[in-house]
Parts: sequence; structure tokens; C-alpha cells
Amino acid sequence: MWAVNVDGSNQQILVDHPNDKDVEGDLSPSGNEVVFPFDTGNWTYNRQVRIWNLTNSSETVIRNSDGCPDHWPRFSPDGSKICWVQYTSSGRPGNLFVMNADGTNVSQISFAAGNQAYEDTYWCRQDGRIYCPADLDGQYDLYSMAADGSNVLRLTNTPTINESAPTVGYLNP
Ligand SMILES: [Ca+2]
Repeated sequence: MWAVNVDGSNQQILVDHPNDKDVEGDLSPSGNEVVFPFDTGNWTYNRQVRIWNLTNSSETVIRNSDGCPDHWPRFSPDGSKICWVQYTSSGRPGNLFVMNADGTNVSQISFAAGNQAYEDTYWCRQDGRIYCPADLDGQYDLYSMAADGSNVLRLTNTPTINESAPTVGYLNP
């Protein structure tokens, strides 16, 4: 996993596993850590969630594989928690979970059933809410919710379009 200044200078490697895949990383609000799913190279279902400490290049496994691959771990605005999508054991997008940044206190915050699914978590640092696409009725739309999964808002309703990977910012056209 690499970082580069927004002007393109100072390209540097952050997380270095030469023989494996580090994907879907998120930089902590402090800038000292990266959380990412660690994949043993073959897109297996045996993913771990790890935190890489950028100050001393140490890493910690905060979540071990349980056969349901973890995707899109994202730090909370204060860096104390992580939300992510846990896929199903058959590799389909699944449900949203939140845990402490040390891997304790795992809490399921969405409850998709059947073919329903959540994806592509984004934890907004401006308002503290979690944004993601979800397929709750046959196609993906965008939703947001409080960090405990309550107060769900449906943001789009576009039956012929599958939304993905939202981000939050300020438009200044
Ligand atoms: Ca849609």
C-alpha cells in the first residue's frame, strides 16, 4: 500500500507485504496507522483485518479469519472504532459491523437477509455517520446510518443504477 502527496510528490510505500495483497486501506485520523484487510494472495476467504503502525512499521491482527471475508474497514472520526463489511461464507457482500480499533466489542449493525447486502463502507469524519450502498430490494442504492446502525436514511432510489463506493465532501462548483 502506497501514499503520495496530493501534488504527486513524495511517493512512498506504507504497508509492505511483497507476496500478499493489502487492499481497501484506510488511514487513521491521526495519520499514524492504516487499517486494511490482509489477503494471503489468492483472494481466499481467509482474510484478516490488520492495523499497520506507521511510526514503527509494526502490525497487529485485530480480527482473524472466520471464513467470512472482511472488506472495507474504516476508522471512526475519532479513530477509536472500525466499521467494515463482512461478506458471507459464499463470498457475497453481507452485513456491516463495528468494533473497537483493538478488535474487541464486535457489534453487528445491519441485518441483511436473503439476497440483501451491504457494501463499500465509508465513515464520514464530518458528521460521524456511516455511508454505504446497500441492496435491500433487488438493486443498490445509497444509505447512511448512525454508528450503531440506527436512524437509517435512504439517499437514492434509482432502480436501474447500482450505486457503489460513496464519498462525502463539499461541492464548490
Ligand atoms: Ca440504485
